[in-house]
Amino acid sequence: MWKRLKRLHHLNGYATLFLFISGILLFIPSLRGPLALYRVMLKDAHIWIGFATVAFLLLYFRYFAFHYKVIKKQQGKKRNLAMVIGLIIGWIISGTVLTFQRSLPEEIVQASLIIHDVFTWIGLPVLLFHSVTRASWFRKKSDQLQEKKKNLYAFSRRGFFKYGIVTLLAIILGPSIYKWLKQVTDDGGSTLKSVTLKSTNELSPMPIPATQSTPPIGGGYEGKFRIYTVTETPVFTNENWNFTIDGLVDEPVSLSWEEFVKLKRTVQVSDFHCVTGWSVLHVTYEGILLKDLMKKVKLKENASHLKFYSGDGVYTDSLSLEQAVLDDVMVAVLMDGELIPSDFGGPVRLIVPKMYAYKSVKWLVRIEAIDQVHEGYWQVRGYDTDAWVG
Ligand SMILES: Nc1nc2c(c(=O)[nH]1)N[C@H]1C(S)=C(S)[C@@H](COP(=O)(O)O)O[C@H]1N2
Ligand SMILES: [Mo]
Repeated sequence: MWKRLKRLHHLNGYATLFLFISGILLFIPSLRGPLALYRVMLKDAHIWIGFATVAFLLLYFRYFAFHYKVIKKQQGKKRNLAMVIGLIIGWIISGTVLTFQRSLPEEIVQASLIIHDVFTWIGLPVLLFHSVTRASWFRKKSDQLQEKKKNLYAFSRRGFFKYGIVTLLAIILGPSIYKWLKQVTDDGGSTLKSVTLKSTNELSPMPIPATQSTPPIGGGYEGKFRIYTVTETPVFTNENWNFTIDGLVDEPVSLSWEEFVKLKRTVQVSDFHCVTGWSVLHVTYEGILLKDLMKKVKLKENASHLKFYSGDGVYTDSLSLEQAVLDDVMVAVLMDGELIPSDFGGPVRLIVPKMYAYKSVKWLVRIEAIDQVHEGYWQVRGYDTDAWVG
């Protein structure tokens, strides 16, 4: 029985390795573009294998019981076992919540995403340490060390080998992993005032913020934007930026930045939800309501949808006319009273608060009236066409 359980345990180890790798690939923002075609597949595989390991764990539950008997008197090992079980339970519960996030309360989804991420950063070294120190080559080597000197120092020699390797790895890899993690997750802080991210766009004149934006009536956004882009971040100047409304309209419109900043703006406070589970709450946006902007043109009879183009030349999405005239769909220029930083889609981005943020096209430069739905960048790669939050 022991042998069979052991084999199951190894198999589960490989499943866990897959979960780590796929999870980290899904997490890294800079891989969104390169892996876009496989993203939904990878995510589905992550979910299914995740649930499979749960079934698996139940199958060899006895392993834990057996293991527990063996280590009953060793406090340290018992603590380790408790930690591993805690990690597994945390991953299972938070992963389940994230899988069914649409029908669950936002706070629970938020908490689950944090748990899922944090547990991964704790669990990764713990389980790596476990698999390395249990690997047969490692045990052979450390047993040899043990045998060489059967005296008082034997344990410390062996321990030295074990912890020495780990410490060495931590010293070599630690700082670069930390730096990389910071880079990957940083949005420069949660208030724009302290943001290191500035707009790299060079556009003038500066739009003058409305009084409701300074200070922002929402009180400053709460949460953390993850910077998502499937392309390089485009940079704009007065020369290469202009805003076009065309397609099924009587007369296309093209606005320079000087003309664009003169358009009447309104201020609204809205939440921002990404389909991967993170949200940013009560952001104060100032911009032109889409329904107001569309008054600049007269739509032809057969126009039924609006297609949005990003200045990155790649990203697009669309809304039906009914969705486009919703009260909070905005072509935003300022966020919490400041120009939207380039990384967050400035100078001008679309905001569709009632839908997942993949509808909120960054670096918006063109709106085309069309006569059928256009499946956007993520929809053609497997995302739901129905993007309503909840
Ligand atoms: N042009 C462009 N717009 C985009 C995206 C993108 O990759 N390119 N990503 C979308 C997704 S999935 C999200 S969650 C938000 C992220 O906005 P942020 O980078 O400002 O946090 O932008 C949306 N708009
Ligand atoms: Mo997203």
